[in-house]
Amino acid sequence: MSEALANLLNETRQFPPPAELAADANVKADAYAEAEADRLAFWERQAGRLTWAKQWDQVLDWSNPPFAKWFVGGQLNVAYNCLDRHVEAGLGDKVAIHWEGEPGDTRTITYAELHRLTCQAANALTDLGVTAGDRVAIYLPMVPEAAVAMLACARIGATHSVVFGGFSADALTNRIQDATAKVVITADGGFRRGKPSALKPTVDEAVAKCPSVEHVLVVRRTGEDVAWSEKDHWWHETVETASPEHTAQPFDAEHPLFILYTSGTTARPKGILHTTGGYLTQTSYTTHAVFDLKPETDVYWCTADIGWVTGHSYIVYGPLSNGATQVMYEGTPDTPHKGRFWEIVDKYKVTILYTAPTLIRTMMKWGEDIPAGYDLSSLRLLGSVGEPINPEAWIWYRQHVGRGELPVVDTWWQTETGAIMISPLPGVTAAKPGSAMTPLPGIVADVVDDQGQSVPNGGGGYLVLREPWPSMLRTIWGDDDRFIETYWSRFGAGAGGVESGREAGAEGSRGWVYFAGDGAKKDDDGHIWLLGRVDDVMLVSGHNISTTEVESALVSHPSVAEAAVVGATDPTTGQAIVAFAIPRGSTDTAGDAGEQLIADLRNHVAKTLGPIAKPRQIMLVPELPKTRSGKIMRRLLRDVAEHRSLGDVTTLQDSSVMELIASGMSGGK
Ligand code: 6R9
Repeated sequence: MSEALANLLNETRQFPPPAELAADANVKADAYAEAEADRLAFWERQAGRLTWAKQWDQVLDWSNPPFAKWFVGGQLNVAYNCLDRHVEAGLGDKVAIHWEGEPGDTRTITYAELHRLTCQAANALTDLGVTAGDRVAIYLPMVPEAAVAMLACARIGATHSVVFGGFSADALTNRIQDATAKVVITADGGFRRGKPSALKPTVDEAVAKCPSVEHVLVVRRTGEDVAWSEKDHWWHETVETASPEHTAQPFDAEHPLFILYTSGTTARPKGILHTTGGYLTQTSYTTHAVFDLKPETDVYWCTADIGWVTGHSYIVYGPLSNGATQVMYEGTPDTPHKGRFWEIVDKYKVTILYTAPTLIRTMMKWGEDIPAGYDLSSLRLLGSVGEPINPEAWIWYRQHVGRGELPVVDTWWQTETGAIMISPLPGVTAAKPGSAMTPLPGIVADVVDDQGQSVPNGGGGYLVLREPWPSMLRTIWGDDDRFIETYWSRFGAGAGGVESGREAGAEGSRGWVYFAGDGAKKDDDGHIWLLGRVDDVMLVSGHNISTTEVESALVSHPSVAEAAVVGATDPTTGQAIVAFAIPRGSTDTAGDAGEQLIADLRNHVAKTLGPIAKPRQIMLVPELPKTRSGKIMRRLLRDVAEHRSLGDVTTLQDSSVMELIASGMSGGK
């Protein structure tokens, strides 16, 4: 890793915050010093932004690492903090959700209505026998009921497990079984790509194999016929007829709030467990700090699906705990046309937009004429999450969506971290395109070498977190050993095994280091650049080369919108670089023009990064395999590059993509 190429570090553009935003920012530069002076007191102040039924006795109990307890002895109700307290403050008529269905139907839901629906759902779940600590699986499209279902679970202390609406019956079955869920909340279907897409048949198939499930609640969305069994209840006959009176009961700060299975780009999915007080503290604070959210005036839109952690933290818990007005959209960005996102920004006068690099690169592919056709002048802040954002995509986003003026916050975090960890602060940081910049106040991150030693500025290695943080995962559901093994055994006190860690823990339990699984670099100013998953790093003739850097070099060519790079076994170099590139909209790729472009791209990479990084082979492809949260599944591309049959494709967004790519490969260069 330390030998990784220095390309990204040559990126010297830097964009200070707009003066007006800086002057009026929710969080200013002093937050860093404050947090550094006393980290726990800092988080204690952020916890104070919430309403607690009982004050905590201790901010952090780290006496049994890596099992943390935050705000020990404190009690609160998450739904109360997201709903009741706003209604009690007289904000009941304020819009919580502007919902836009894919076919163009809309719903406007105020805080008072969201509160009423949540109370009804809480009563209905209680009537179905759900009590605090029970698990409820949620398998819904992007409809307001998804947020209501999550909040209703939180309200009664049930632990939700949201499963992506696109996952197969097998994936759903495994997740229901792992959590032994008692109830499943689903819908007849949702609208995707202009037509109804059924969900209920998948649930029926899964529930048949899951004896733990006693009831299934079904939201009617598409109106299509569904099979019915005695376990099934219509949402509109159960929830919407229930009493709207419900008093939220406080739960312990460490009460389990939800389980979320990681996207599973590689191994067996892990049920990441999050708890109540610390999680809400950090999601709420980061929404306030990183998006500079002003609940009175902003219209916020996070384009994520609720089945991804981004939907949990930055559609439901972060924005609602801050009393935000937000947009929620059901469908795909190109239905019925490629300007749909910009039409929505224009229609609702969205001020803060939070989306993923994959989306930005897709928009690059479609061309800047599309956003140019809409009035985007309401926007004041742009965010990115999910993958490293290539400098060219960052610049394109700022230029063509942000009028060349708006701050872009590139936010690094994970399902496991629960909330944003490394990101610019929009009123403080002079951001560099492609860098997540600095750990947020109260977060201690570092880049270390193989031995776990901090690398100097200019060096590369592994991203680690050195101190516990409030929204950290508490364990992997039902598997404490795997939790320790996966995240805490590579560096620090846990590296010698759990027992030696426990002994080291005797003198103050310091030295436990969380390994995030990502490669990273510190530039000469100490700013952090993410380089992708370490599992994806390529070893070419003894040199470590990060996929992110070669991909960024390809995307910096004017004809390339998006690229994915993998290391394929090679008899001479150990691994050789195989690249898959999506040309920009207007590029001619037929016949000789395509051959010429491939030759140009190989030379372009060699010139940008050095000859060692020249791809052995470049494929021009129409699409790339991605998870539903937009992450490129390089594992599948490696299978193609090495002419293997495809591995597990259950988390793939669109399986036809792989056929397209594989058929091109057999005939391609
Ligand atoms: C929130 C989320 C986590 C992994 C993470 C990293 C990648 C996310 C990123 C980023 C570079 C960013 N990742 N944000 N890489 N820059 N701003 O995505 O959670 O689905 O669990 O994925 O995503 O590799 O380790 P999750």
